[in-house]
Amino acid sequence: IPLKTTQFPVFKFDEYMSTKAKMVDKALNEAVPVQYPKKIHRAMRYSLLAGGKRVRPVLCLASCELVGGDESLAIPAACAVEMIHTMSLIHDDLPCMDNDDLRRGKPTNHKAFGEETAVLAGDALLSLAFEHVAAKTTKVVSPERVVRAITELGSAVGSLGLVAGQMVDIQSEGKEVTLRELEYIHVHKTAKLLEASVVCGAIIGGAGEGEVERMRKYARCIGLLFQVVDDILDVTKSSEELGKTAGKDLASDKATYPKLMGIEGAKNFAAELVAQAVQELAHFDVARAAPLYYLANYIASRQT
Ligand code: GRG
Repeated sequence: IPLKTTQFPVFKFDEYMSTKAKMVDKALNEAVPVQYPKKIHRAMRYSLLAGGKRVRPVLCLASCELVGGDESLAIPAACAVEMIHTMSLIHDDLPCMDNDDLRRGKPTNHKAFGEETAVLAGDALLSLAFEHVAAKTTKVVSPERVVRAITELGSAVGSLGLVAGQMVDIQSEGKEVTLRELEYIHVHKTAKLLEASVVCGAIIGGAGEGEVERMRKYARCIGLLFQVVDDILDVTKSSEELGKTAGKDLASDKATYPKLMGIEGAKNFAAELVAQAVQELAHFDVARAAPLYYLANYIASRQT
């Protein structure tokens, strides 16, 4: 996907990602110590510290810095979005949902700890996410901003957020899905939490209303982009594996962007979404916006 890089300063993105991811990993490790009852805390840590890409927490930190906040202010919120993301993966993998055996290259939580513990580990991570933002965000951030961030997280997760996306996804199984329905599923299952990550970072960093709404627009584009790229990767990866031109998702029942608009159509849509996201960043200081520009680029061009 071609991107105009001329406006933005040269930026060591890989170094940036790995530094921030390590910072987040350290904070997550401290947020969930092993204590009695050990099994539940071990199960929570097993999935939380299993080495995801940490895209959501890094977006949260970058967004906080973009609006002039010190990234340390947003560490608890960054941990919270990763806790919520991880719990959604644990529950998504359960036998009553997708029934998956592997996640992040390891046996899924219920395979390692049993189904009862996996359900509880997800519940505990969800609860801890909210407690963590409320209790650990520094007093430098006003209580009003902390409450706004918590509200944002709650609405991203609930029956109009991730849960809505999962519900509609389950209901649409085995049925013909329109592009509109597919977009609803992805906006809710994937984009809502990416949006909340960015918006919480901005709120905690001290953004004004206009800035928060700009960041929300940026996040909506990259949220949808994340899923379009996921769908393209599913097709291209399985094509490579099979040595064929059409991969499993073009052949399977599951609705995907490549299936509904063709691979070229999906790639063009992805390019449009990157361009729209970058446009929102044009209103901010170019040096501070660089991480979010490169993050959009990374989401567009990622291979995993
Ligand atoms: C109550 C929060 C909550 C959820 C319950 C199970 C469920 C409802 C929703 C499922 C949501 C889900 C699994 C969406 C898929 C999101 C997605 C694109 C995951 C992959 O994200 P990456 O690539 O993964 O960032 P890593 O492993 O790198 O973190």
